[in-house]
Amino acid sequence: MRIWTTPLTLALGTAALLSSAALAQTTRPTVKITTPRNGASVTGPVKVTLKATGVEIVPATDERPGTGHHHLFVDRDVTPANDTIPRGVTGIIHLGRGQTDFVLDSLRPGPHRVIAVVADWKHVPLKPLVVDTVRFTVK
Ligand SMILES: [Cu+2]
Repeated sequence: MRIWTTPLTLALGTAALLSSAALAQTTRPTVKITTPRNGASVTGPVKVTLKATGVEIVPATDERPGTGHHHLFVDRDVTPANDTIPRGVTGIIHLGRGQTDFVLDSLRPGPHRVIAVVADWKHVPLKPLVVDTVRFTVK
C-alpha cells in the first residue's frame, strides 16, 4: 500500500502549521505604547496611551489568571522581573484601576524614556515579560 503525498495534503499541512504559529503569536500577550511614538518630539503634558493584546487589563483588585494592569517606568530602569513592582517610588506608576492611559504632566524639556510593563494583581511582571519602550523628546 502506498501513502499518497499530494500537493493538496502538503498544502493543508503547511496551512495547519501556519495557523498554529499564528495562534501562538496572538495568544502570547503583548503591550504597545501607542503614544507618544518612539522618537517623537512632543509638547507637555504628555499623554501615554497603551494597548495590550492577549491579556485582559483589569484593576489590580481583580485576582484572575490571564489578567494584569499596566505599569510605567519613567526615566528609570525596570525593577527585577521576579520582584514585586514597588509603590511610592518616583518614576514608577501603577495603573492599578485598569487604566490604559496616563498623563505625565511634570516632564522637563529634553529626552525621556518610558517603559511599559504588564504585571499581575500581585504587581509581579507577567512571564514572559510583556514590555514596550519609547523614547521621545519634550520640546
Ligand atoms: Cu501594580
